[in-house]
Amino acid sequence: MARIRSQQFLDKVVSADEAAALIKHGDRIGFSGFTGSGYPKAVPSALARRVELEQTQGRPFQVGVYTGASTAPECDGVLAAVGGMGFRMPYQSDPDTRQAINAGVTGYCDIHLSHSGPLVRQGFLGRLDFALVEVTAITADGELVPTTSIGNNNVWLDVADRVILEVNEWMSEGLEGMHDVYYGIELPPHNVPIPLTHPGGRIGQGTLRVDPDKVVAVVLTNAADRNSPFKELDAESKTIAGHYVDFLMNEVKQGRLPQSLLPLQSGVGNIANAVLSGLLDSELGHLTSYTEVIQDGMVDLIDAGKVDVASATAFSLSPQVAQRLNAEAERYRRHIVLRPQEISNHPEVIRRLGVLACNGMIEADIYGNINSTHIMGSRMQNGIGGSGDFTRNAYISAFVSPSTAKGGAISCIVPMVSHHDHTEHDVMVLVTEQGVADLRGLPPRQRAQAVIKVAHPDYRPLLREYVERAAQEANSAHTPHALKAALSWHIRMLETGTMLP
Ligand code: 0RQ
Repeated sequence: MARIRSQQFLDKVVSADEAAALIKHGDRIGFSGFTGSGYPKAVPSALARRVELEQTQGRPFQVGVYTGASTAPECDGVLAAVGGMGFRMPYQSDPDTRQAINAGVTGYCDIHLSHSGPLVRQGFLGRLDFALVEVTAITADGELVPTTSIGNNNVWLDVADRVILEVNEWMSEGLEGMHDVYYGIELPPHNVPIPLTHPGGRIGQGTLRVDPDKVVAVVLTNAADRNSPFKELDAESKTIAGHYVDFLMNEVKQGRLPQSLLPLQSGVGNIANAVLSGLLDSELGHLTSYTEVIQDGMVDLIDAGKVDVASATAFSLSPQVAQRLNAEAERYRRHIVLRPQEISNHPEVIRRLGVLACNGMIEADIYGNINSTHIMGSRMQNGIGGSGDFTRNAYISAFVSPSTAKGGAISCIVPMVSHHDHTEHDVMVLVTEQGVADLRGLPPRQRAQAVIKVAHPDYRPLLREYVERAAQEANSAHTPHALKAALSWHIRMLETGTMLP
């Protein structure tokens, strides 16, 4: 109870079940949570029990779930498992949620993370019935100390009709002072420039605001974030990371980047984490980061004195590194700023700072179009997340991936992507274990030649064959495609289990 320093909020403490009982079928709820951190730990499970009970009594019960990004099994997972999620946005990576989305049980609106809060603020998605937000503490004057993520919490708290708070005692009180919550965003035509000119800049306040009259329940918890461990870095990830770091070093050598680079953005997943580890072994220093997720690799770079300051909206750490952060939050606070995602992912700021974006992909095509989201053109994997926010506005936009998947049965470089997330106009660099394709300034036919060089050797002759056929069938065309063959690799995969003939 010591975390709740205001009597007004102490009076509202209830159990998770009592809080969940306030929610009705059809309600739209803005959850806290971003890449497995700072999501509510108790009320979602209580809500899932309620959903099951209502459903066994023959009454439908589904809610709309709005978050920052992915959450965890105890949040997304429990609700999806009982079919309790009618609507979901903007990003997820949970197996049960993925299944519910692909089965059509959950309507999924896969939008850019930077658009998600503003769309709700603008009223395009209707009213928000509840904000369900985890916090570290409630101050004596009723402000909220954020946790290991901020995400869209500021928006949900501002916009929602009613607010349920979870105060999680597992969160280190040392987090207080790490956050920078900017309250200067207005709707057009009243918007003004965001006055952020450095990744470590502070332009807001340390706490989240909430109207105490809207708070209908406060629940106490003590539970760790999801914090799933990263895979051991394999040789392939290290090779990909090495190629990307070499590319950056060459940019420095050519005088196109300063010695301390420009702010780094790195996407989710193991390869992105490997890239950060690759930087650890490089001679680069005084680096900065303007990204959305701080992974283990970034914390290691801070510890090694390689990164001066990192800005993000959330952590996504392994259990060991989460413990380190929790134990030494006061020290990390000097090097880390957590912001709302409408600032961490804001196109204006990303463009101004000149961010170096590096994200994973499902597949790329010969012209450099990218599919980040759909398996074989149809099955949702996770979502576009922040990859579009950063790719479209980066100083240099890169995608990193092994050249094949599923033991070589799938080529991640294909004639035509089966779903488009990032177009050739936004994609500057492609990196696989085979090398780097620098596509900047290249017209389509030359892009194809550069991209084929980073495809797996097993697939290169097939790609060359395709390019020749496309040139014959569409010989007076700017971007030649042989339309009948363009998706034949995917069709072959679905029919035979491999893209190889
Ligand atoms: O399948 O799960 O069955 O093993 O796709 O692939 O290799 O584990 O890659 O974890 O780095 O994720 C694009 C999904 C890559 C991620 C994506 C199969 C593969 C595996 C996952 P299994 P890996 P990663 C900021 C940036 C969008 C959001 C984003 C992502 C599974 O990077 O979600 O960038 N990006 N946000 O076997 C069929 C292919 C395949 C394939 C891989 N070509 N065809 N299956 N797989 N390539 C952060 C946020 O936004 C929060």
